[in-house]
Amino acid sequence: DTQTFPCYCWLVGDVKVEVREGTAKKLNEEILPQELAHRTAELQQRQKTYRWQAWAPGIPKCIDAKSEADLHPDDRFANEKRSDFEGSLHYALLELSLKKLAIRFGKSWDDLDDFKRIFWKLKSPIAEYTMKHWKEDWFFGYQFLNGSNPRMIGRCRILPSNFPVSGDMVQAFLSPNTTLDKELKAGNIYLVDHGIMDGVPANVIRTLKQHIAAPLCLLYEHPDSGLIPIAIQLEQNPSRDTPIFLPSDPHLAWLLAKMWVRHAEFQVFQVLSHLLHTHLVSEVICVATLRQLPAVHPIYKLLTPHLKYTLEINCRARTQLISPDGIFKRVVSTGGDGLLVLTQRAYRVLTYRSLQPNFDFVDRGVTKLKDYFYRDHTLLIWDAIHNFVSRMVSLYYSSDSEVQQDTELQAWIKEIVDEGFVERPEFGLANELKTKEELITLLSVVIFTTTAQHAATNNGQFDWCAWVPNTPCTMRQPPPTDKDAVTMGLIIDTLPDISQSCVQMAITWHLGRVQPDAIPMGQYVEQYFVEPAALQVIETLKQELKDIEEQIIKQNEGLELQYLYLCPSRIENSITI
Ligand code: OYP
Repeated sequence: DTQTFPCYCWLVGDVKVEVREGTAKKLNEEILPQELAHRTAELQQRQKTYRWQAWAPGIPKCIDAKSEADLHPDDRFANEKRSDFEGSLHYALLELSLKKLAIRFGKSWDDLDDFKRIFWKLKSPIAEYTMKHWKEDWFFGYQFLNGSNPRMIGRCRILPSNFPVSGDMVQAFLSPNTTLDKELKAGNIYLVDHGIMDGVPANVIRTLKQHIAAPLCLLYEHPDSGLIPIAIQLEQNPSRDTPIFLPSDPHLAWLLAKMWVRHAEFQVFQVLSHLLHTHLVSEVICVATLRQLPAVHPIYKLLTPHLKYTLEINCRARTQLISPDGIFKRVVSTGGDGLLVLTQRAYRVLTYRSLQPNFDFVDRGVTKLKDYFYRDHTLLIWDAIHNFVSRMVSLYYSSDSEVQQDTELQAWIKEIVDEGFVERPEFGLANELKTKEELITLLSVVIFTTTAQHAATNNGQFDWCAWVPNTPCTMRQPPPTDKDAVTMGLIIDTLPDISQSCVQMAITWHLGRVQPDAIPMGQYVEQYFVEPAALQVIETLKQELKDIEEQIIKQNEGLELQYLYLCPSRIENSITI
């Protein structure tokens, strides 16, 4: 079932005239005066309907709406989507409050196994696998590559001066006949540095102060065991007796150190990789597109399917998730002021270049890491998107000067940069488009971000967060300073309590589950383009995605832990959740 959308729609007297089968046209291709007039009127109207708002200082701007109820009907969830969203959320929350009750009347929460008592009904195979393997070092390492936050790890050539790991400390974990120095030089040492968390204010939940640490974690690509952690420090500014935790430490001390890294991962993953890098970046494009490109413009037609439902889901996130009394405030350590501080810091260093995966992997020095499926699949999909966009843009722009002369397109990019990404001249995106190539790159970044990158971060969240000790949303005790004093009691007192754990499971299940009304990537169910040449370009994309799907399925055959988040059939065409 395809549905075509009006390209033109205007009033003649009292009669609404809609032109559905419109060929995409740039401004300079319009000849009829009434069409030109319509184009201007449409944009004037849209600029009244869609206005920018700074929800908070120092982060990208968003749509001016107090809640989703203020949005234009065209941008609201369809009924089925809305009732499914609200129904699933209530189902999950109810399910978990029952568990909570059951536990309250049972024995107290005193062992890691007790998390099993809320681990029923809402389950997934990877979540169950996580429950069985989360303590293992290889599994901890694996998640930096193929978990739901696969963009943090970077090669380490020189140890940071605030992380004084010595060769002696880690010698026992390296393969025989090598040294830390040699492995640093050989490029087999990697670092995950959560320095951005340092000093982020911690939430206070029902009068109890929560805790935040900013860990550093050194990893080694072992020729036999794969990527494994070899040293962890929980503070950025160590004093003389700040411990460096090692795999040879007392078992519970090493386990708790890893949990602190995973707690930082939860925050960086949800607030930065997920919310800032995908939801908020895409919203900027969405608002600028609605304000500056008429519906008949080819770039409007190209992008609109990738921006569907993003305004509403982001409004819901602002009113219910990250609001002063939202889910974050109620159960997450960065709730309250923390998440804004964190987002502002990350926005200050966000670059356009880092949103381009082909550069990102090179810049992080991770092109050679083994079994980095996220990287391999990302690059396949990035190429398919880039080819698709190149073909599409070439249908409508035959030269760089046509790009330069498209005044609507130039108003669009200016608004993206000067309004949406305001306050960030070093972001690295110019406020004019000089070449076709620049346009192609930008559109590829948008489509990649709204499809594959969102899927890679969003869709695994239940798998990796449902077993709460593996990715805790908050920590209720400060980080340990004495390796010998870590007990199971301290671990349980540190991890989220029953009720926080239940909410973590409910929300990650709600967001991570397959969306029943999902439109898969590249399936343009709502037909904006009508020209045969454009439709052919879409067909080619679909074919390329099908080939990628087959490659991914094949590559996963026989793997105990499969990486399927970037199967094109499982990627949504826009950010709708
Ligand atoms: C909106 O009833 C959204 O409280 C999700 O988020 C959940 C609600 C509202 C809650 C409604 C209610 C949509 C879109 C997004 C995003 C990016 C950040 C996601 C962070 C998820 C954090 C999970 C928290 C677990 C404790």
